Amino acid sequence: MKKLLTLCIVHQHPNVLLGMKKRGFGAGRWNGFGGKVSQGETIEEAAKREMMEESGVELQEMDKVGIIEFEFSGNPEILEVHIFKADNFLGEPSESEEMKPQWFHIDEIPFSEMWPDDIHWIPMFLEGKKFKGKFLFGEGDSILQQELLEVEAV
Ligand code: UAN
Repeated sequence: MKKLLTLCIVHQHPNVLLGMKKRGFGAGRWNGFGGKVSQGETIEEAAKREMMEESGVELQEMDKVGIIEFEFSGNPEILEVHIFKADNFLGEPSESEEMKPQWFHIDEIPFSEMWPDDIHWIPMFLEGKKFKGKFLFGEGDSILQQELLEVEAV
C-alpha cells in the first residue's frame, strides 16, 4: 500500500525554513513542512495546503525536486514523499499546533535532530539537484537499505 505525502522546504540562500514537529509522526524532529495528500487534491495543492496549515505562509511558485520512498521494516506501507523547494512565500511564518518554524543557516542544519535520511538528500536539495530515492528503516532509526540518484527530471 502506498501513501502519498508532501514535504516542502523554503530555501532563501543561505537559510532554510524548517519546523519542529510538535505532535504525531516524527514529533521532536526538525523537518520540512508537509503531510498527506487528500482525496481529490493534486500533490501540489496538498503541498501548499500543508505549508499554510503548518506555518501560516502561502506558497505561490515551487519546484518539485525529489521523490523518496520510505519503508519501515515489518510494515507493508510505503510512504512516497514528494519534495518541493520554494524560494518565496506570502505572509510570515508562525507557530501552529503542529509545527514551530525556524530559519537555519545551511551550515547549521540540525541533522542530528532530523530524520536520519535527511543528511543524505538535503545536500543535493541545497545544490539545486533533482533526485529520486528509497530508504528502508529498521529498528531504532537505523537505515537498512538506501538508494539515492540524481535525475534530470522528477
Ligand atoms: O525527511 C523525512 N524523512 C520526512 N519528512 C516527513 N516524513 C514523514 C519524513 N520521513 C523521513 N524519513 C522516514
